[in-house]
Amino acid sequence: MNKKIISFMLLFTVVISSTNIFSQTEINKKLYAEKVKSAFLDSWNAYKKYAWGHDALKPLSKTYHNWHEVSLLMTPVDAFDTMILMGLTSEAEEAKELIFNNLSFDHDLEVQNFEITIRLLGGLISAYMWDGDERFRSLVIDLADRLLPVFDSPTGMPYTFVNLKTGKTRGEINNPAEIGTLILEFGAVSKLTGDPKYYEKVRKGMLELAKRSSSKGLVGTTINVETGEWINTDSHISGMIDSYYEYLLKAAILFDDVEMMNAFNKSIEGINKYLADEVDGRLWYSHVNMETGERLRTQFGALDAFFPAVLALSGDVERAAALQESCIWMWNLHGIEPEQYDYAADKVLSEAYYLRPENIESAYYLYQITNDEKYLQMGAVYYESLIKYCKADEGFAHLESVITKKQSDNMESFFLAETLKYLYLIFATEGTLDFNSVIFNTEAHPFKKSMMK
Ligand code: DMJ
Repeated sequence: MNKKIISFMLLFTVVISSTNIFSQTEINKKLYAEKVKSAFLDSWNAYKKYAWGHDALKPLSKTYHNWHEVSLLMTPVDAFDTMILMGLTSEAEEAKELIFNNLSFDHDLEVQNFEITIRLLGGLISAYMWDGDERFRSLVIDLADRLLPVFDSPTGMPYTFVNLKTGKTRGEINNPAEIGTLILEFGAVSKLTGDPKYYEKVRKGMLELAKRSSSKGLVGTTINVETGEWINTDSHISGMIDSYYEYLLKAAILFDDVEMMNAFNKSIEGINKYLADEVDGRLWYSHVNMETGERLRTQFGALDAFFPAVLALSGDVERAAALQESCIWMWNLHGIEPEQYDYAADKVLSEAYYLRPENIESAYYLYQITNDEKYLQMGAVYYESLIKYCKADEGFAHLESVITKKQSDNMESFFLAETLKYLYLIFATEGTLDFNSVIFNTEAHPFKKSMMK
């Protein structure tokens, strides 16, 4: 169908409200799925044109950015399984060729273990699961072995950085997200190799962290992995803690790990008791002191918006749905969500939008679990916002401010790995992926449960 006809039909298919009162008009899922796929292709083509072989595209200056002195192909690895799910066969083939010809971890580079694990190790594991090429498996094992020295701390909780060649570690002040968001990937490596050491090392570090949660079941923001002492005791579900809770639950499900489930249950009770807050009938999750439960800040943001997905996956659909109403409300305040928002003062604290996926991810989980059409309507709202504010000449750009809508010169690899994948999956539910047969890592890489037995 030609592009003009598609846009014309879309216009009559949905009327997007700028508030959270959704139109009752039916969403044409097929058309929206095609639109999202086009947005992905546009971004991938911009990467190809201006950043080929590098880590990421800089969409405004039309050049590239590398995280280290050598490119680790963050965008192609992160984006690969989205191509598979979207049926973009020739793009997947060209990405594969680039990866196998150019990706090597044998470099004297200091990397951040968490980012490399969730984006690269996770991306390669899922690439192997969905594509089956043994060369992906070899890359997975090589990378996992190079990252493994991070766990050699006195407590077993990982250091922040590791040198890929020498194994030298650095960064004894770490945070729960970076300590606790590794078990799906390293657990998968254990399954793929038959060697339990990967899972056991990560699990030990994670349980050492859980052991140090307060009597209220809460963890703080930073901890010393050598002494086990908390450095910053602020507790929240935002960046630096967020995906620790997500991985307790997902590890419990994927690996049938009872201790992970117990740790999750202890935490979720504390989170719902001390962090949950209600203002003007809306549910939010605040920042508190982990020991006393005393409220420190009425702050919520784009990263916190992953939490409805976790609540829904844990079976608490009621709370998940209530929180998702707040998330879409926060999104609609300025037509696109801010990084940080003070919900009690109704004030934007951090104006940027980094093309983040979490709000969209939660709508996807809730749509899968409840089948409620309102999450499709949310999907349409997200899509229209991205096109209206983040579309660059070629590719998509972050926003420096959701108030002025001024763009900034970045397109993170998670835009292709997560944001567009979850958005696509909201609309392309039939025949693409069975939600119940996978567990997504925190970078939206779907790990097949059948391969984790
Ligand atoms: C991603 O790298 C992951 O989703 C991570 O868990 C949090 N931050 C970004 C996306 O916002």
